[in-house]
Amino acid sequence: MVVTFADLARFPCFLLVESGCSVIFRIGMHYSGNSNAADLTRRIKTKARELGFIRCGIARAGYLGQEAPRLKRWLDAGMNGEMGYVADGVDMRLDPCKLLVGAKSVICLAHSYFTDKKPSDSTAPKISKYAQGGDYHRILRKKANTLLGYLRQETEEFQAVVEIDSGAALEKAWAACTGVGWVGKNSIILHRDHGSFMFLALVIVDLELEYDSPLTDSCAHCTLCIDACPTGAIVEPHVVDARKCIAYLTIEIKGDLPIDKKGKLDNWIFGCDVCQDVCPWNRKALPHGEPEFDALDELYQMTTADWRNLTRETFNRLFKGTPLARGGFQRLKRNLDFNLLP
Ligand code: B12
Ligand code: SF4
Ligand code: SF4
Repeated sequence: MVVTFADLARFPCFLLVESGCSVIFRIGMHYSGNSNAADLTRRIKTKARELGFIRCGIARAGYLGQEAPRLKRWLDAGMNGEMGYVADGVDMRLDPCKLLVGAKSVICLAHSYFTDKKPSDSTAPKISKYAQGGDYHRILRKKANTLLGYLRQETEEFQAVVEIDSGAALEKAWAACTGVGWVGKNSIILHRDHGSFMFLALVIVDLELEYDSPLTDSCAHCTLCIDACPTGAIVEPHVVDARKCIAYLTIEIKGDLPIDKKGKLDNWIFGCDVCQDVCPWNRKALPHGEPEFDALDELYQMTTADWRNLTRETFNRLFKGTPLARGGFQRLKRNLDFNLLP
């Protein structure tokens, strides 16, 4: 990377360096590695584990220099489709110091949502694993806040911002920087022991902590996810064109679904798991163990005929408090009709 005089002028008293994971960070008065930072880091990780997070990694907060051109290229190509919010506040997405003035560390937490429960009728319309149980925004925020409450008892006063999905942060980029996982060719974060069925949450703090290193990419020559994607949405390794992705089509689009996608949604009615189901690293995934992510057993008993006759009452019973409640009954009905009607 090139450091310009303009960059140096922005950070006059700091030396700018680029780490392996492309974070441009400021080396100033505080180095991590002091015993206080080490002790606090250890306690954060222990508490995160107690709260059910399967991974917790920490990186120094800073500008995501390597991600900037990638994000720009993705947005310039219009791959965000109708998701205008991803294009808003690009500066904030690339720099947590814009989300929290004085941010020093980004703590990345990962929580499994894997379940081995499957619908009894394998030909029935499908809902992605992530959406079958309680809404992760609420559940992870509660856990992240508990972690923060614990930290407030353990150390001096500090500022923090929690980011879960809908905020302006590139969560996968931070998961990679913090060694929580590597970016698979399907663009999803995965780990050799845990696979990829994990949600991410970020806690940005102005505390000095000890930092983790990125993991080695273990996708090697595998292309199973790219080959299996029903709509060819993984347009090159690590890059998903959202406009082609079934998750985008079934969750994000507000109006009618594009007619050229008719017959191509592979029976998915909310989200899609294909590029994760085929990933060899997910053979090791263990069930999440979080009761709030459990779905009602009735969901796995639904037949195609039950889905065809879905009423608002059944929808409310099955999906209260889940991510589907956000989209509402009409959107699910639209997706069902798109898959089931000729
Ligand atoms: C917008 C969005 C979507 C969009 C776009 C997906 C996408 N790949 O970007 C849609 C609606 C399609 C979507 C779908 C899904 N999503 Co989503 N989504 C997001 C959201 C809100 C923003 C992501 C974003 O900024 N995308 C913009 C693009 C440019 O970013 P990116 O993919 O990170 O792109 C980077 C890579 O392409 C990389 N890159 C490019 N070239 C190269 C080359 C190399 C060598 C490397 C290493 C990297 C690299 O650089 C880019 C810039 O950082 C995040 C939450 C968040 N705030 O981060 C959740 C998030 C990514 N989604 C998540 C999930 C669970 C899903 C689904 C699995 C849900 C489902 N089952 O239906 C699918 C997966 C589809 C897929 N294969 O990606 C999780 C992923 C967790 C994880 N383990 O990684 C997140 C993190 C939410 C969360 N908090 O848990 N999602
Ligand atoms: S979620 Fe489905 S449609 Fe989207 S990239 Fe993965 S396999 Fe393709
Ligand atoms: S299916 Fe293969 S290429 Fe895709 S994420 Fe998994 S290991 Fe990587």
